[in-house]
Amino acid sequence: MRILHTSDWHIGHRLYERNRIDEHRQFLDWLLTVIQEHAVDVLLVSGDIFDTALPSSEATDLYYQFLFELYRETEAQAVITAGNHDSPMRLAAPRQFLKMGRIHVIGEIDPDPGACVIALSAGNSSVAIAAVPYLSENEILPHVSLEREVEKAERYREAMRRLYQQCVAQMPAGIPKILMGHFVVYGGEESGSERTIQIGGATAVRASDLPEAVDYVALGHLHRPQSINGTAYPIRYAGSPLPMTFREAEYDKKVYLLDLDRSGADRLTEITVPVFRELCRVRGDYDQIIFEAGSADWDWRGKYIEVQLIGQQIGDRDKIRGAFSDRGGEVLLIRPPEVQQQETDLTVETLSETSPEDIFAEFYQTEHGVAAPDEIRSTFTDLIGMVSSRTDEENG
Ligand SMILES: [Mn+2]
Repeated sequence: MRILHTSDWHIGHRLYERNRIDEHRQFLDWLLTVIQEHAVDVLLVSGDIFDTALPSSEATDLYYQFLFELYRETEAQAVITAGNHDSPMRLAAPRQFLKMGRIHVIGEIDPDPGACVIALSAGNSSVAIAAVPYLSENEILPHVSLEREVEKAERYREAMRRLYQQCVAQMPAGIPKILMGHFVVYGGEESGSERTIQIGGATAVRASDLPEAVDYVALGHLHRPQSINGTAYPIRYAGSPLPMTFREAEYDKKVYLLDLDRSGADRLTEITVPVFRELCRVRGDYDQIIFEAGSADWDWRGKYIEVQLIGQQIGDRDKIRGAFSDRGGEVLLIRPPEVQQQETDLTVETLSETSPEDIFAEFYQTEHGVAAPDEIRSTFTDLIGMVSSRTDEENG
């Protein structure tokens, strides 16, 4: 039995307003050839299929075209779960229809967790998969007023621990077991684009919360491919196939090929995802940047570029953009000198003591390299006001 573990496709993602549908099309074409060449039996997608809950028709088309090709051109089965970016209901709406094409989609968790256990066979081997989608704390925890974040985090861990135990208890004996999930495991390395900084959010577990007798844990959510230590079996994040930020372009993107024999995981192979469009970061003072843009040592064709200015001189932004575009590159972002790569240091503890407005201001600054304009700040404040008055109505 051969399994291909992927996650966080984020179809429909835009990088500084640039449409990336061509990159996603190339990724899915490539993925199909990998599935064919390696004779993959089961494709796993551990959440965040789409970048937004309401994906464009272009993004939706691309996804269903891929599923149709998977059905028509391969023998593979697929298990797809919703991530925090997906609408669980929309994603799972055509599930009965897709099941006819060997494609299993789980959007929400059933009151009976056994419903997300899927047993699949290929040839004479079988596997049991707990297809657990992203679960917000509101989905699995009863509301407790004025609860401290630390307590909520503990209850979330406990609920997830119980959920996976129930799944494993309902799996047929004597076949390999795989758990899917979309959450943070303590010890995993975030890359900043996962949108885990939720106001009042505490959805993370420890490796030791996962059950003992399983063979592989196929996770989504963190965008850097990585393995988590602490258990006898592999726990892996496949990561996003496309870099979601310039920083993420500095390491290879992966998918994992897992061979299972009757006794469990036999071999795990990394496959590096090709780079479909190069993202480059250029750093220097204004004169250096202009020099590099024009230098014959660099080929900027087809590349997206982030410029980090250093030194005193702010220079002419249009000139910077023009210098790169003359050589076929496109500058998406110019970071001014005064905000050099500030890394945010927000933890659950500091978050609960910080106002939503301040968190937003910091997020905006990090994301755009400039302070949020007054208009955007006040819109955010209005939204927070609307949300909290609605929550008060519901609770009252
Ligand atoms: Mn994601």
